Amino acid sequence: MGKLSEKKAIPPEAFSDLIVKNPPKNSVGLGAVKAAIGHAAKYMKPADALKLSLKINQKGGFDCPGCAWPDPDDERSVLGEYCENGMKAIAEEAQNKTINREFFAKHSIDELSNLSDFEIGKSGRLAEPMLLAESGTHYIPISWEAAFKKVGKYLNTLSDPDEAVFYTSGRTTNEAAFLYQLFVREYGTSNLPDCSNMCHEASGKALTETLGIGKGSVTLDDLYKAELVMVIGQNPATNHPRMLTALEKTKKNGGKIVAINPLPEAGLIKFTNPQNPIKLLTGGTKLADVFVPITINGDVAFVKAILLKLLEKEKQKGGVFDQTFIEAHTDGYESFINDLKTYNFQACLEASGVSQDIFDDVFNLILNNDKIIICWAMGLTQHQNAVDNIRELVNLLLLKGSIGKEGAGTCPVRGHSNVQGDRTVGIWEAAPQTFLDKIENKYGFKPTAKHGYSVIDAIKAMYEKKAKVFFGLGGNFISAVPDTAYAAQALANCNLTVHVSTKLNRSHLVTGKEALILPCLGRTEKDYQKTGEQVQSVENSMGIVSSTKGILEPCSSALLSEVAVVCGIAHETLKDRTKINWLAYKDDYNLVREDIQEVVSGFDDYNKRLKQPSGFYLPNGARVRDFKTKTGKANFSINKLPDWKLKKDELIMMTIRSHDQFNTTIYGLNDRYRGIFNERRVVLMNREDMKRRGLNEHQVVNLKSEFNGVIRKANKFKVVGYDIPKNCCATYFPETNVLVSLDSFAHTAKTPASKSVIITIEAS
Ligand SMILES: Nc1nc2c(c(=O)[nH]1)N[C@H]1C(S)=C(S)[C@@H](COP(=O)(O)OP(=O)(O)OC[C@H]3O[C@@H](n4cnc5c(=O)[nH]c(N)nc54)[C@H](O)[C@@H]3O)O[C@H]1N2
Ligand SMILES: Nc1nc2c(c(=O)[nH]1)N[C@H]1C(S)=C(S)[C@@H](COP(=O)(O)OP(=O)(O)OC[C@H]3O[C@@H](n4cnc5c(=O)[nH]c(N)nc54)[C@H](O)[C@@H]3O)O[C@H]1N2
Ligand code: SF4
Ligand SMILES: [Mo]
Repeated sequence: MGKLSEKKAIPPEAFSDLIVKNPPKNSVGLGAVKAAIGHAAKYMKPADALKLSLKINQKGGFDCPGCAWPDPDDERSVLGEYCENGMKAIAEEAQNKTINREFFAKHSIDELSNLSDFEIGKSGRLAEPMLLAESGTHYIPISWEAAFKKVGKYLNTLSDPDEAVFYTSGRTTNEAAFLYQLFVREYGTSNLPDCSNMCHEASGKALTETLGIGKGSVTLDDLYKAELVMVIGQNPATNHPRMLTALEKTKKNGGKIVAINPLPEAGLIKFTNPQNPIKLLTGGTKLADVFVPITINGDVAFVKAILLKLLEKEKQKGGVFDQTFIEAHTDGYESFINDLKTYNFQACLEASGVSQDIFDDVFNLILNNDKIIICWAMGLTQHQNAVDNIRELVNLLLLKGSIGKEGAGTCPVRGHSNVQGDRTVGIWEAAPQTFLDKIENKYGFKPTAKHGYSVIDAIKAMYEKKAKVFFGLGGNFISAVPDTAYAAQALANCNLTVHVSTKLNRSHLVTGKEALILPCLGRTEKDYQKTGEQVQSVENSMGIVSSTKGILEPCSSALLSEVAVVCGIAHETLKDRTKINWLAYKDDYNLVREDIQEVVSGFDDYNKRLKQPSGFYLPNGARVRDFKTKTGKANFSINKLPDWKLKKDELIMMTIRSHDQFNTTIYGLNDRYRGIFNERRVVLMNREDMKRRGLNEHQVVNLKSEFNGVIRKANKFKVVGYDIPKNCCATYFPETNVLVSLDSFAHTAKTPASKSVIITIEAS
């Protein structure tokens, strides 16, 4: 069983036809316009494509199902507020193909698992509920009613509610997410792992501890007004393309930009705004004033080097630190400075892999500017010392008084379009007691105070058969999580695996004894219920809640909304023991929002304010220097340098996204901004590292990781020489998730350390 599920979980080791070109010098521009149109034309009906492109991210339209970058508060471009990858995201959802019982009758699970992730995704939208019965080889149709009953039956036969795991991916709207966690808590567990656990959990941990709120503090307007924006461990041209439009404004207003990244990512260097036709022809804006080619996981060392030099200057002439701010608003300054003094500048700079010249350029920008914003993403959060990475940056902002004022602060750039909102409304395996008390007050049951499983704990629990039912509201668990082979066994150990999904993915093929696929409406589709067409809501990266309403007819009449699925399952599972009228919510989502308003702070007048064209901002203490921490102040923290060391022949590997994927959804096989075409099974290596190992361009190699004595292998990757610091390499996820150990994660946050996997490479 184990080996079989492992085989199904790991993408096939086949090659396409690799072509490598010089990476382009800038991003977006005409190439992006062409790619967006090409993608829409290939996968959508033309009329749908046009309708969608006019309504995406417009006031009163639907929220882009891509990333969590915010829309401008004021003017929105008539040319359409979206980017190439936003268009790919909607083309994926609104594709003109559906799959139903005939498809599943024709293709067995085994057959489907032999397809690449790209091929699986291109099969079409899921169009009706399906069941994989025990020992079945093919999914067969099942009615919604029978499916809900089945889930209820399995959940009710568990000996403890903690034997069920309820995962969420970050596309789920506030309404569905709130009801889902409410159901899970009334059922009796807090096993609510979510994609956040693999994503910005470390940001949440670090920011809550230091600044009292697990979210960023800045608005788009702050970004425009910043004197210095540092973009660290993030590839916005691919993953948050419209962030580049904001950065262009920063530049126009005289702000400077520093990019810190092992790779010279195209968009960080130069960018052409596709909505500015003159620039399309003339070449674009140079974005980064300084590019820092840091070694993977060299960030704490680099920031420490900066802190040490700032301290030196402060001692020499004063006026470098914002002493008034530090005095009034912070705690822990002295012990932080005492610890800092124990470090050596040269050793830190060396550990970061950055040259003195580049260091000086960055240092001078920090020294001479006081309105600083730091943006970051997975390059900082997916390391063992991820929490330290972020806390050290907070130290820098605190010294400069660069928080809670115009043009300054923290900007963790979120991934999924509503991952931030899901957490706000209660998708949290470790929700604070204040939230649980509010649930108890409102609904009259006592939610368990015991913390539930995060993603890593959930996998271990299923592997050890302590958890027996897996339920996924969105996402693609098996492909997103680390240690694919172990995770596959974990899922295979379950009695039942259930996925509420829009698209077929590998998680539907690596199943428990029985499995259900419950197909749901996507963002782009109209949601008809008893009281009429429903509106839902989402929260973006900057804490703005806004409405989203689909505009296309559903791709199949058999689809239910996520809200309806959750209500149906809650009703069937909890039956008479519930204190909640579950079925009422699905008829009228206003009722859900009325409840959210009572349970979650910041949502006063939710239904009314959601009608405001740009939505509304949630309260944010850090933004106004009201730090809701244990000390009541912003806290300095003490962070060590990471302690890993590479042995001879070892490399540190980051697993990253190509330009043609949304996490585990593979849009295509190109990574245009990195000059890589037609192939995903590549390993980007420093050319000297290649030479030292006698490896040639495009040579086929096998990758091996060793963690705590366990060896993991991923075979058949082609070597590509690249501008990446020595001893570092890069591969795409999910193909290399198999190499990431479940035991290598961010301390205190448990984010898998998928950006610092120590590997060796051998010729195949
Ligand atoms: N089109 C598209 N958009 C997306 C996604 C997608 O897959 N496709 N995914 C969404 C999601 S869920 C998320 S979380 C975000 C992810 O957005 P990103 O975090 O931008 O995504 P990654 O590809 O993981 O890129 C990490 C970046 O960090 C750099 N990096 C890696 N290690 C280090 C390090 O140690 N130090 C520094 N300084 N840099 C490092 C890498 O070179 C890379 O540029 O994007 C969201 N948006
Ligand atoms: N090695 C490595 N692993 C990583 C990462 C990495 O950088 N490196 N990044 C991590 C990060 S940041 C994240 S966020 C996770 C992502 O993990 P997940 O969120 O679990 O994965 P996705 O690929 O975003 O999920 C895609 C699936 O969601 C379903 N879907 C899409 N839209 C909807 C919808 O509207 N409703 C419902 N119900 N389903 C929908 C589709 O069926 C699709 O197949 O992966 C993590 N894994
Ligand atoms: S930046 Fe993100 S949210 Fe905005 S259109 Fe592009 S993918 Fe969608
Ligand atoms: Mo993410």
